[in-house]
Amino acid sequence: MSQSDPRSTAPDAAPQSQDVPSPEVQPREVQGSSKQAQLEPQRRDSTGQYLTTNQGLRVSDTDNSLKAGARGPTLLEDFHLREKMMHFDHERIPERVVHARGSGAHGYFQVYEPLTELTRAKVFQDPSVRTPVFVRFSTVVGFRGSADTVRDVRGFAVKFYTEEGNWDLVGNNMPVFFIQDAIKFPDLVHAVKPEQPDQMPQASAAHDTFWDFISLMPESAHVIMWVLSDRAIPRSYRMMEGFGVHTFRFINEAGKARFVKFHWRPVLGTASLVWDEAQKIAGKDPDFNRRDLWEAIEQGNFPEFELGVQIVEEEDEQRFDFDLLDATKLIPEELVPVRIVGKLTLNRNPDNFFAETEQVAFHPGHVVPGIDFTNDPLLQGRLFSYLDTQLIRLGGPNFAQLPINRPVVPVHNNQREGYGQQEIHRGRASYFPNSLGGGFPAPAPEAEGGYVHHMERVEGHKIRQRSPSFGDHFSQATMFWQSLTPTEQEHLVDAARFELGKCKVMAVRERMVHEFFSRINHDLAVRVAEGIGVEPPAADLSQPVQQLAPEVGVEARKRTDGIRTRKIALLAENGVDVASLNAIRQALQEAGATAEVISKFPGTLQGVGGEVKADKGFLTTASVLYDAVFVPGGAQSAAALLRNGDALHFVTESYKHGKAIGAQGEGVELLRAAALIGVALDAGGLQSQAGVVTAQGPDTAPDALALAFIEAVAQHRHWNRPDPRVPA
Ligand code: HDD
Repeated sequence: MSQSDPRSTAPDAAPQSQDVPSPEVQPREVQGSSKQAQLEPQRRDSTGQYLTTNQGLRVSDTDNSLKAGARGPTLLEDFHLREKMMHFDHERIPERVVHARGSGAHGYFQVYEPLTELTRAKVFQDPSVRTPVFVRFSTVVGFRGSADTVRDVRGFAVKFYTEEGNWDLVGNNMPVFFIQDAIKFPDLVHAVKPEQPDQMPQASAAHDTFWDFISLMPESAHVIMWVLSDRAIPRSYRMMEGFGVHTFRFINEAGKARFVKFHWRPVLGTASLVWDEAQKIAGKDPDFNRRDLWEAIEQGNFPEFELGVQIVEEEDEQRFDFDLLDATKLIPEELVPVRIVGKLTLNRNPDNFFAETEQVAFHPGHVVPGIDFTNDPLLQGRLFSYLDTQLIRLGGPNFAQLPINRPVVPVHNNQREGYGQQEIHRGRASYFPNSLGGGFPAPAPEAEGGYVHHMERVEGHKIRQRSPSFGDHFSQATMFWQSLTPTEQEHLVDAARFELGKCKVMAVRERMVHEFFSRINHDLAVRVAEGIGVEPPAADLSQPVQQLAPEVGVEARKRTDGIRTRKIALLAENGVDVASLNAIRQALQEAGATAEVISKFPGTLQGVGGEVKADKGFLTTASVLYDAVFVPGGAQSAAALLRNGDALHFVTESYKHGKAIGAQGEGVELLRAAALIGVALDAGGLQSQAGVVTAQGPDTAPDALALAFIEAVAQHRHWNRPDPRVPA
């Protein structure tokens, strides 16, 4: 079938299994997706090929320019030199004005059951169809080369290549936004980006202009709570939620409209870093989240997210004490439960970052029949911005023809020419109506998939005004605070102290405490004030709320029923007890985790009972890059670790960051030396206290130790450590 034959675009047949990639599937193989088939002819592999110019001429020498004599001047006629330089000189394109730093992956989406009663969108009709997708995760503020683990919102943009054209769900990992009207977006971004005079700080909101702006923008109160929470430092893109943020519309075949909010739920549950760790990772491995996503896919641990929808009937539009069109509000799940409707699986890394991840162009205005907008003024403004921005970024109006952006269905219209035009349009008529082209391409009736906008009735005066229904800025910020666990609240207070502590202008700090936090919660305002040298507020300006939403915390959505894809460090030196090391490694791997042996230097260790390969040396890695640490037995190994400050630091820092720590036999000595204050490290059998699991005596079965350690790792972090005075 040819590309222009609509039948060739039918998505792929039923999957083998929804949950587990079938073992015979190689990580780089994608099961016949129509998008992959479309991309295939664009892929270039130069293996075994001769070097050529862009004209296809074979090049005999690419190391020496053409000169008049070996020491003479270079000649203008060296076309190979000029072409090579010309291309290199123009390799860079402008980065995205926001969300510049990102990572992408291919995959597919499958609906669990037909959603016919809700929407006519074909992507939601047939559970046997895999709709190809490309997803890009991102931070917002930092430049293209900035660190992954900064405190920031994360972008979660999904392009569905559906059989009705592309649908883009361009969301974030937080369900609410900073502003209510798109006209404030340039102000917000100017305030948060590095400051004008000195371009500092990089990829951080912790500076005067941002908090000056926020302190004067009460509508940002709710999202600021999210940004200061652990939601802003996800452990992995695979362990964060995503949200469409706006209220959209679903329209079914009968034309009935309903409001809908979109949610992505990671199958692994949510998990976050701690702030000290996030900052250290930014130096140790600035590509931490990118690497994690890449490696997971390469290893066949395909990231999965379930799609959920919250549906509100049109007649219930006014049912809430907030406005559904206000993007600074979420619908608490107690009021409208999330219905899980399908799953996204990411199963292929891009072949070329620039061609795919950099050139992909998302746009909330890319919709398909069955999905429509609402009058949310933030969404309405976005509908202009995303097309406009691609003109400068991708250099002209033909960016939809780039391979990654092309729909899997044919494109026919009368748009012509422009920079980088790839199509060779045939025929004389490039206008409509026409008779010379037989009247084609012809508008499609609705029954043939022609998009018809929902016929919402609208009336009003032209007016620059915010609806009074958008006026309550603090209730949901208070709800957020009241819904967190005490540990999460503590993290939030610390984050506020950090961010505002970096502000030099005292008036900004004071305004944040007295005008902002004190309207959210008095205790919060007092605690923040204490940490930033501001007089605590006397008056309590906050209004407690009844409605809670426990789902807002990271802890509420974490999964503790396994340790799949977690990364565990095993510290060992020569003389390690190989049986002890292998037993724990095998148990961890069987539970789906990755275990790496870390030593002073990488290479072969001579253990008791055999040899062991050390995967990494302390120089090239650090505790912050692992989810947990284990020290196997072996007297000589333990003694060597004890003499190594890096090893001591490793376990101490893991303790400080709440991670599970395990040790066996002589390995416990390292924990003892690291002075894990308050944890009793008695000699004897199996002990597990506050995520520290030890077995010193000979009588502990390896299985029992491994089980107890895995159970501790599964909890993610242990906030109940008796005394946090551990230096690290
Ligand atoms: Fe935006 C990029 C998400 C409000 C203007 N936005 C961008 C990306 C994401 C979001 C995930 C990166 C897409 C990618 O990976 O290429 N933006 C959001 C969300 C918002 C939001 C969830 C609020 C609900 N954005 C927003 C507003 C405006 C923009 C109000 C302007 C009026 N956003 C842009 C942009 C970007 C962008 C300037 C930069 C690069 C791009 O679009 O393609 O047009």
